[in-house]
Amino acid sequence: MLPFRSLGTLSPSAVTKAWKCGAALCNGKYSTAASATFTTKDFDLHKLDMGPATEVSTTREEAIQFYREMQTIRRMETTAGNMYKAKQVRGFCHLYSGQEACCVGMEASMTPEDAVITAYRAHGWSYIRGVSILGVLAELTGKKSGCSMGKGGSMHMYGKNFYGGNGIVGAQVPLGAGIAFAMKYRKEKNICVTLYGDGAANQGQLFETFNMAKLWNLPCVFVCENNGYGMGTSAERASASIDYYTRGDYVPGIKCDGMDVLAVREAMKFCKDYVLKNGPILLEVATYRYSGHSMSDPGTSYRSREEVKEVREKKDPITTFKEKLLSSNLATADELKKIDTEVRKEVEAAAELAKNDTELSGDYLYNQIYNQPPADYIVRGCDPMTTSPSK
Ligand SMILES: Cc1ncc(C[n+]2csc(CCOP(=O)(O)OP(=O)(O)O)c2C)c(N)n1
Ligand SMILES: [Mg+2]
Repeated sequence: MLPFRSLGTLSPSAVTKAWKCGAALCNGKYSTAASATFTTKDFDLHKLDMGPATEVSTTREEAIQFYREMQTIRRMETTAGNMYKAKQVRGFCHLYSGQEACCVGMEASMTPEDAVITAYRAHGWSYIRGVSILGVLAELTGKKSGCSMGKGGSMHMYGKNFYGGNGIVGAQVPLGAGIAFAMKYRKEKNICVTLYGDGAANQGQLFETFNMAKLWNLPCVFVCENNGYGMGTSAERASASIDYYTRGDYVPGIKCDGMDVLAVREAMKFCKDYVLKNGPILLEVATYRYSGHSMSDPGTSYRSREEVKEVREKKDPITTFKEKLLSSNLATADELKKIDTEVRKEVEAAAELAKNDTELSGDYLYNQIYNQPPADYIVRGCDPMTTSPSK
């Protein structure tokens, strides 16, 4: 198995095609609808006369794909957490459970040529950008099949047009504007989705970046994944204004329900169109993380168990979407159960491989430091006595 998966069964153009041929998708075996329309919560707008549509449609095929992707990420994260507790994963491990609708919804309105850069909560994004489940789990176990060959771990996963996985809070934001700058310079009609958390939202470098991005009208969507907490500090305790979508001042902004995959898809569709014509926009996705900040944080000292329970019960992105699929007849309970079983087996198989895979040989750890090192380049180890030629 390769660390990269084929990009799902549906490319965005296939989704468009599927949408157009509507009824043909309806599998006669199940009494399901070919498409359905839902109403999202209102979007909050900053410096915009018009926002994304609140009437959102989806096809059966697209909806099932979203369900499968969100379930895969949830299962993968639960497995990663268990592997950490069993000491099969060492180092850092930041789980994305609860936030699945964010990456799945945004990716649906992007093409593989658009770029993404995020912070360290990167497993879900790695997967949705094309890294296989094994590519993620073997990276966590430090094995060869990991997407960074086990050299990166939880915070340093990369893929095609996916610039990681960055551990320094906020540092990826100027880099994202740089990627957008390159796209504009090369006259490519693509965008860079630059993500950060509520905990990074008050940093000076963000405001410097907003200034340059607006000055040069870069095709950058700045996304604040607001999960309510930066480590153990709530957004309210850390921020004089928690209206993150307004914090770009002269950069327009939108706030959307980050627990609703269709609302996120619609918001990103609007943002992509907007930035290609007008320059940067800020999108705040209101979401929640179920786990603690990382595996060393039980996540219960700064918020109550009741709070987490209430979000799980009332707002869970997968459960609420499942209810939509069933009530609109887009899928049957049996079909979704079958997907759950398939996903469980797929993740279990990848976890087994990730545990038993080989590690990189010691001398290989000295490679890939520079892109094209000189032939006689000697790499120093942890102490000045240990060296190895770079291959
Ligand atoms: C520059 C810097 N300062 C502090 C830290 C320690 N740190 C790691 S994560 C974090 C909180 C970030 O919270 P947020 O941006 O909301 O992301 P979330 O964990 O909620 O996804 C902090 C302070 C760091 N990694 N880098
Ligand atoms: Mg946060």
